[in-house]
Amino acid sequence: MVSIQIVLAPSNTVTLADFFPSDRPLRVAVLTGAGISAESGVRTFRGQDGLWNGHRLEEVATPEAWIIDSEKVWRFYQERRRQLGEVEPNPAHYALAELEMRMDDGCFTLITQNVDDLHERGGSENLIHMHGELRLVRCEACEHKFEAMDPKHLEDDEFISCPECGHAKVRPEIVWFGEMPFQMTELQQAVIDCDLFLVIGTSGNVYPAAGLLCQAWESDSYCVGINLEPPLNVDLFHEFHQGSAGELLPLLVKELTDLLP
Ligand code: BV8
Repeated sequence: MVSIQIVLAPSNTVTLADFFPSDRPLRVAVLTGAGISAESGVRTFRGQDGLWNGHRLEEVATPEAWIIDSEKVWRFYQERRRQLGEVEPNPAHYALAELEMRMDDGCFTLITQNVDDLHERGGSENLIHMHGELRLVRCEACEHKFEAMDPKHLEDDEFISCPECGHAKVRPEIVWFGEMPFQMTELQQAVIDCDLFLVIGTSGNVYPAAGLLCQAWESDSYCVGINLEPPLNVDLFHEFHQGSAGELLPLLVKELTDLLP
């Protein structure tokens, strides 16, 4: 049994098993943040060596920053794109792929705030990148979207022109602050419909992502969190496990799959 610390629950007697439906398959939704990729060597945003430490949000992750200093913004994403080639999925990514395989079709949705491709490389399939994908760029003139991971794209920090319309400077396919996250309707429905909502490796700082836990809780989902430290919205979990995702998530997935029919 994972060292479960019941933080706060409608009644501290509830357990995961109480939320398993008797008349239909279990529905699970998962939200991940930078913490799930930390053990793969991808820097988080707010840790001591966090990505934001070297930068101000406003200078690299807003539409205004792209207008004011697009070279600085482009360099920030090019550096992270190059890093994708140096990192691998960790046991936490593989555990979520294992859980997805055990679930009935249509009963598992993985929502990630992360823009890396480690969930895909770990085997996850039904995945929503609500804040975009580092591998992709988008033309602001014709909306053409394509991968920018060839050596010719990464060998320097020159802007990339659109191969479709010739527009001089494509942008990262990233949701910046002040922009609407992707697939909000779909991901919110998955959170409202789920019986179990897992939240892994996020500080709960950024909305609307951080608000999904409240939506799950209000929809009577059983909410379980794993994080190195209590996130800002820790009080909304029925169970909160403090520790590393790479160690605790495989244990939690094993406990959960043992309960599956
Ligand atoms: C929106 C892509 C409205 C970029 C990201 C003023 C104007 C406009 C909006 C706002 C505003 N003021 C506030 C807002 C809302 C704003 C917001 O929430 N701001 C915050 C800073 C207060 N949100 C937005 O702007 C969003 N859009 O509101 O649009 C709108 C409405 C209608 C029409 C149009 C628009 C958009 C937000 C998305 C921003 N883009 N990412 C990029 O990646 O470069 S956010 C980015 O930061 C991530 O995607 C992620 O969401 C967030 C980082 O959070 P975490 O993933 O939690 O990472 P963090 O480092 O914080 O924490 C990691 C955790 O892991 C830690 O707790 C650590 O303890 C733990 N950990 C570490 N190691 C491990 C571990 N845990 C387990 N195991 C380990 N090994």
